[in-house]
Amino acid sequence: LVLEDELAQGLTRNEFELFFQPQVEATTGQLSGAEALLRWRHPQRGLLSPDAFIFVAERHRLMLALGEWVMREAAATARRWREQGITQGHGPMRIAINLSRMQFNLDGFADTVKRVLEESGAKGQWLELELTERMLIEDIEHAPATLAQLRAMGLTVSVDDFGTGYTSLAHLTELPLDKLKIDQSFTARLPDDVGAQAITRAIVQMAVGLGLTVTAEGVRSAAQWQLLAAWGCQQFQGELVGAPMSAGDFEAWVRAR
Ligand code: G
Ligand code: G
Ligand code: MN
Ligand code: NA
Repeated sequence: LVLEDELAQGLTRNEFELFFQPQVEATTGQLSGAEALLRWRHPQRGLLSPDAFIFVAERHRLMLALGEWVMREAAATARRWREQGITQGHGPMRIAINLSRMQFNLDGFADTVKRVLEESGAKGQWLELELTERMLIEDIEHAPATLAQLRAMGLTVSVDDFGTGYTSLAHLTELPLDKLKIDQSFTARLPDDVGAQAITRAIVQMAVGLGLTVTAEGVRSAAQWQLLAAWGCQQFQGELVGAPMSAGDFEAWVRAR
């Protein structure tokens, strides 16, 4: 079987799963959400990371079905956690999902989100959407209206891997966004690398100036945390906080805190 057929079969056989990585507030250490990271429990090859199959899914438009599955699963999980009392600082857990280019750039994406929310009995406030700079730029004519629709439904909109793409600063001020996620390649070079310091610090200052929340990804050491917090970074995600975990492990992790 070629990979595209295996993917389609994997979807019908329910072999996909979401892992969750916690995010916390810099000042209080309180949980501020979780990022959903897709995994494939392949019957022969074991647990696969998206890097091993997303590109094939994108090529064959399977990504639309897979992406919708991710959204449904995240919505259902947020709803279940709310019922089980698995919460974040100020209420229900917000789950961030990664979108693929194909999903966001398709006409009617906001309608799809609306339908998934209705069918799942979930609120927009329980979901966050992570987009890359590239996705925003490729669809810059429609992106502002689509983002506005999504935010009107209560969803949080984030730019993932920020600093690695080509968003012009002018675009940043025109797009209705909530959050920037500093790419882990910058965090990884902290605290010592002077270039990474300059870039990261500038991103945090700009984001704060624009009224956006900044999340640093890939935080692995206390030294990285302290430096980023001193610059005004509000949220942290990374191995220092917690690795990506299965839903069951994430629930146990939250309860043990
Ligand atoms: O945990 P990590 O190996 O999960 O993720 C690898 C890459 O796959 C990252 O760039 C991440 O953003 C992406 N990714 C993780 N989950 C999803 C998903 O559900 N959909 C899409 N499109 N990308 C994802
Ligand atoms: O592209 P995106 O930012 O969505 O990718 C998230 C990826 O980063 C996932 O593969 C996740 O497993 C990985 N990740 C999360 N925290 C850390 C970390 O502290 N260090 C490293 N190296 N990777 C991390
Ligand atoms: Mn992400
Ligand atoms: Na990222």
